[in-house]
Amino acid sequence: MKEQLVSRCSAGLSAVLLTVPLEEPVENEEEILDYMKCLFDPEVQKYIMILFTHGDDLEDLDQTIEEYLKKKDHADLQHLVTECDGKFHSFNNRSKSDRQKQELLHKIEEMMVKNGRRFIMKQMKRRSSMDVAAVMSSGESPAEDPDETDVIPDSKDQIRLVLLGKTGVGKSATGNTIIGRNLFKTSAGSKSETKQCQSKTRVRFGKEIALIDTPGLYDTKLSEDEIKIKIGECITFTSPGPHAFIIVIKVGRFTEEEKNTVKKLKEVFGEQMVNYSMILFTHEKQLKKKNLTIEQYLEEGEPALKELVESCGNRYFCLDNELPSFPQFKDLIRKIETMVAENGHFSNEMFEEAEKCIQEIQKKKLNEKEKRFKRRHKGVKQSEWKKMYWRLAEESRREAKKTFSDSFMAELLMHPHVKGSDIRKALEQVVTLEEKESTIKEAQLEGFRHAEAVQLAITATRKIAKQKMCSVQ
Ligand SMILES: Nc1nc2c(ncn2[C@@H]2O[C@H](COP(=O)(O)OP(=O)(O)OP(=O)(O)O)[C@@H](O)[C@H]2O)c(=O)[nH]1
Ligand SMILES: [Mg+2]
Repeated sequence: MKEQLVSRCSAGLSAVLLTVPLEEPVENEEEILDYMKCLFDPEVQKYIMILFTHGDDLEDLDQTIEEYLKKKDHADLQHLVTECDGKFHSFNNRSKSDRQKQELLHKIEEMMVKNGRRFIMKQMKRRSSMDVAAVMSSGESPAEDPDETDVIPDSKDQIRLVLLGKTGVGKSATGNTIIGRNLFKTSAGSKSETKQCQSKTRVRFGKEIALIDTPGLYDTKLSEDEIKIKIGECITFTSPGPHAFIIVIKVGRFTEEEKNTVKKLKEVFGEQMVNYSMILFTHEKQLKKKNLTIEQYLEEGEPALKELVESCGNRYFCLDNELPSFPQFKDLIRKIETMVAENGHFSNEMFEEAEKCIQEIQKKKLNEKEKRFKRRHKGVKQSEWKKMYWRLAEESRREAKKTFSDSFMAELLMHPHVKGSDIRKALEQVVTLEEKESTIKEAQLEGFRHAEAVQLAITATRKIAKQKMCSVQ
């Protein structure tokens, strides 16, 4: 792409127009902006103007582009405009009027006068190809010959993160900041919002980010055991293991309970989890109001908080979920990548069992898909089959994870007396979600508390699993 640009614009560039459709929420524009700076030179920023299309939507809303950008939920667009030094123009491609074109040309001329000269490509400093490769990396699996490998592919460039912490500290909001979309529901009041582990995946800045939001620790409505079980269920989504446990804490509010956070989490995931943990502070604006840096806050604040950070290898990050997400995401992901480079991903017996189970199901599903595909597409070319194979493998993995989580296995594995090897063979349809739920309901009708009901369900589920195993064999 760079060569093409150099050859076609050898006389230099007057302006670069970054086209952003107004009707869509911001997609990868910030990444594109960053990519352009990497590809050319950071100086190119002075020549970039945002051209918003679908200007006719504004007419329907009876708003000017300035009014539209000022809205609270358009913070990402505002940030994009700020990144381009406030240079933008709105276009309605359906309109036949020449006025909008003249206005655009006028703005470009103003920009040219301000910049004093064109952006000359020959003068660009050479960027290392590594920079560009990093941005371009697609996360695709390697193109090995599927018929010669028995290894089921895993997403190589995926970064799996689990968000943990007390209710209301901003776990879900942090999830949204990291993923760059409002995909996790955040709470409006003081009551707990997130009730179950939830996973969302998005490719951002060339990395596939799998984010797992968890219910709040110390939720008043659930017993400690129930919370541990619920949090442990994240193993389903993070298999073969998370790269980082992100322990979220709100600045200015470090409670007595939170002092025990790491202890509690170690009870769920084991001692080693601290080597993969990072403390993430939310509500950074509160610190800024007091003119404090996070370092000063830690130094001058409660010793217990400093100890908590130290127990996580002194890894911490501070952000504000009310501010634009991309710059914060970029800094955070760099920190996490350093962690990943040192450590790889976390695992323990529970995660290993879960991974074995998932792979078992995946293999079966992939086998079926492969047979079906080859039956339907007799004489398929090897190159096409290669592409198809990786797609089917990824699809099978997604489905396997879903089957695994629906089948109550994650919960089963949370209990030390339940061995994954006992039940692995019968995984595919052994325990359906309906069976799990009806068993719990029955136990609750009998007057058991939820935690006890879960225990009973586990015993009952094992029986069902065994019965099914026998009938399958
Ligand atoms: N100003 C500001 N508000 C924030 C920040 N982070 C979260 N909030 C707000 O705090 C409230 C709680 O945030 P959530 O993300 O729902 O908290 P949570 O930890 O997921 O809560 P549970 O799901 O109940 O465990 C929401 O109204 C968020 O908008 C931040 O950094 N700054
Ligand atoms: Mg939440």
